[in-house]
Amino acid sequence: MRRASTLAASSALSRALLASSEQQQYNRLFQAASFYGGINVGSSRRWFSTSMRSISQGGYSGAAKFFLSLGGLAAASIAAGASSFLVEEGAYAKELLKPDLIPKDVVLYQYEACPFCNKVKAFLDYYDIPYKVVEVNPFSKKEIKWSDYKKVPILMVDGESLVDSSAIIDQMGNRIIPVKSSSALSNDDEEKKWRRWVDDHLVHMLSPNIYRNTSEALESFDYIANNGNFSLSEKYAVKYAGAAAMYFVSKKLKKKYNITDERAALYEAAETWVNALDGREFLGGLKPNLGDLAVFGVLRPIRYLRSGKDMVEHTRIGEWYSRMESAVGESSRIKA
Ligand SMILES: N[C@@H](CCC(=O)N[C@@H](CS)C(=O)NCC(=O)O)C(=O)O
Repeated sequence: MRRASTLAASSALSRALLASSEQQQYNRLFQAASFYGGINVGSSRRWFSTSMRSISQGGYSGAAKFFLSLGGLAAASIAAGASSFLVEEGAYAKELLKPDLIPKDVVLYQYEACPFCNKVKAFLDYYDIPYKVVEVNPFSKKEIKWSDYKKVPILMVDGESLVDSSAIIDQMGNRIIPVKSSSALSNDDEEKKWRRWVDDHLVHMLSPNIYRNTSEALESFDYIANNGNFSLSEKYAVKYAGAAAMYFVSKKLKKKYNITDERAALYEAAETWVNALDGREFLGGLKPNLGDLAVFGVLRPIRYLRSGKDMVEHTRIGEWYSRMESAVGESSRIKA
């Protein structure tokens, strides 16, 4: 009985979503569903539109059945895990910046769960650069209407807009760390190599893992829906349609990036990173460098999801991760 009413409610929701300007609605929903991880898969968008259309027409086969059955599942919350970690501040001294190098007004346009945005936040937090956050609505993107660049993160620094996480960090780094120590200079190539590895490899491990089954997809979208900038109705659409869509999209991503076992691939990436540390506390030696901050930043949104917990349980990455939590310390985010 409860299942029947859940199915009806899900069906009504999907019909409502599809009622006006269908194609635009599919595209927006897909965008919202796929924003996590910067996914850009044209055929997945078509797949999503088709699935949503089949749901709206009552053709409950394949993906549609799956989508409708989601209503019966309980979404796991990560809140308890996330709020229970304690940051041991001060164990690792931070590099102090000269006050005149710290920008006066920094605003980050972001999606809370976006790994690229979290990479930028790890940098800002580590260097204690105060920043305001504007959470962008992935449907309307009205908060970044003023910008030609339609992705996040966008960092506004004293009136200048910077885009693309790695480019933002490069430009901010050049501005606030003008003279590098000789040891930092000698590790430059290694730092660059691992920062590239984060963008080219590590980020692609995330979506297949956090959406790998229904409960993990719901857990992830519960987090996204509760932390993003959504209206109440969008929240529901994002949580259930998003979780359903991303479950399937993540299967496509596995193919695209030649991943057969997503957990094994995540563990392998974590082990690869620990091997890169080669016994050092951080890639940067006694202090984190931009490589450490990049890996930490993209892993931060998944750390207390099922996949992040599994990763820490099954690999050697946990100790480094805890050192990073301690080194990065509290967020330097300020109220907008
Ligand atoms: N290379 C970019 C990728 C940024 C990116 O793909 N961001 C995603 C969010 S995680 C995005 O804005 N996607 C477009 C959208 O949501 O429409 C970076 O490192 O900043």
